[in-house]
Amino acid sequence: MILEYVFSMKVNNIQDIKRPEGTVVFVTGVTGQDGSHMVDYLLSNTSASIVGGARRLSVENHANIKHLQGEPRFQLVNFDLTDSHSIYKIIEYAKPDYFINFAAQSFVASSWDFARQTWECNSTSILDCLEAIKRLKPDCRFYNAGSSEEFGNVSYEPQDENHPARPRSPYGASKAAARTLIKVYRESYGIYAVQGWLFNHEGPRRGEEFVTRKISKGVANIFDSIVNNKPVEGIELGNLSAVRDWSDAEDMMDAVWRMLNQEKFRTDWKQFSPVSLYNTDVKVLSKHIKDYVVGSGEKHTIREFVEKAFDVVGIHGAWMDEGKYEYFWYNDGPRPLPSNECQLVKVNPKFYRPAEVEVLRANADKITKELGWKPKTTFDGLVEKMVTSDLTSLNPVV
Ligand code: F7E
Repeated sequence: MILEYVFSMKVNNIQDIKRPEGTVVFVTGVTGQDGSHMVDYLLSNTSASIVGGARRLSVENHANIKHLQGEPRFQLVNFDLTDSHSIYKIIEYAKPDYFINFAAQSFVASSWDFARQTWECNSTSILDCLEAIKRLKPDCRFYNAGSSEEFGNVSYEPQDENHPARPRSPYGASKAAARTLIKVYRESYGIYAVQGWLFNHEGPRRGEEFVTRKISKGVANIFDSIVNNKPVEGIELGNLSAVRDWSDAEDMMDAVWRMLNQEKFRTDWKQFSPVSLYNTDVKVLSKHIKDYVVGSGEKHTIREFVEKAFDVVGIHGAWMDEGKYEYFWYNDGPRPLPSNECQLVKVNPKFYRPAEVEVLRANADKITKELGWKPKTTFDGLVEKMVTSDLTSLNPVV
């Protein structure tokens, strides 16, 4: 009871929001990985007030924002991106200067099962946001989370801003549509609307169904079982050969903020003067703002992620067999294991997708050169951070 009281945050209805003084940023999907990191970034790097939107659930899901309890610059509000009234009302009541959208149906694998819902949430809702901004607050800057999934069946590597949209999933198609809408509204109405093609980005706040978190949590559980003499339960995965460009989600938030404030960061901005943050002619501005690819530029297979994650806890193994029979066999670690517990990872074909994006690797040269963005965390650092965090959750320091 006491814990529930401590962790339960006050949630406002939209009509109860009082617009704070100064700059206001509205962030959707605020209980998710990206939304919660965006709030942390804004609190540390700006003086803005933040209104965070999250869908009302009968069982609260506030784990990623519990540290914001009592934060005077943060208000939590019930908000549903698929309800256009919510979008109009939040703009009317909070009058945000920035609208950062991280709410989405973001799990690619589910997009085949819930194709229409994916489309409505990821594409139709973006149209609603753009229309609401156009009508009610045309100087509100809008960011939508775009995705490298849009590149899909890639035609070259690494992928840059000129890569064509070749999506392989309803999710990828929905993000391609949203990105096109953003460009259309920017060019038609002079709205400062941008999106980033964000490649995969991960961390301890990642949902447990995504492959990196599934692995980090599984490895932490296996290590805990080995050292505490409990039976070891292996991890079941799908396509181990898929190649991804993984970054730290925290690094990505800096890229988003730079994209939303290009006149402050663009090294070539002077040629567009007199446009400035305080003298904003949105029609002029929108001609010059750009969408960017964001990623580390490194590629790794799912196998490599698995190996590195076990490495973090001092467990070593070897890959055996191939395809749907492939498995990762325990060689050494904290204690010898009985052979029926040695398959630490095995393939389960049920996790294969109807169509796969085989290789993604970002060419983020443009955002580095023009906006000065660079990732701080390495691949090894990211895996270590995730496994360590999952281990700490199993054995919290009291
Ligand atoms: O899969 C393979 C799977 O679900 C990565 C989202 O943030 O990034 C994310 O989408 C790869 C795929 O992420 C399992 O087949 C193997 O090739 O972690 P994921 P994603 O689909 O790349 C993009 C940029 C977004 O925009 C999305 O919103 O891992 N894989 N075995 C598996 N994937 C999962 N989930 N589970 C497995 O057991």
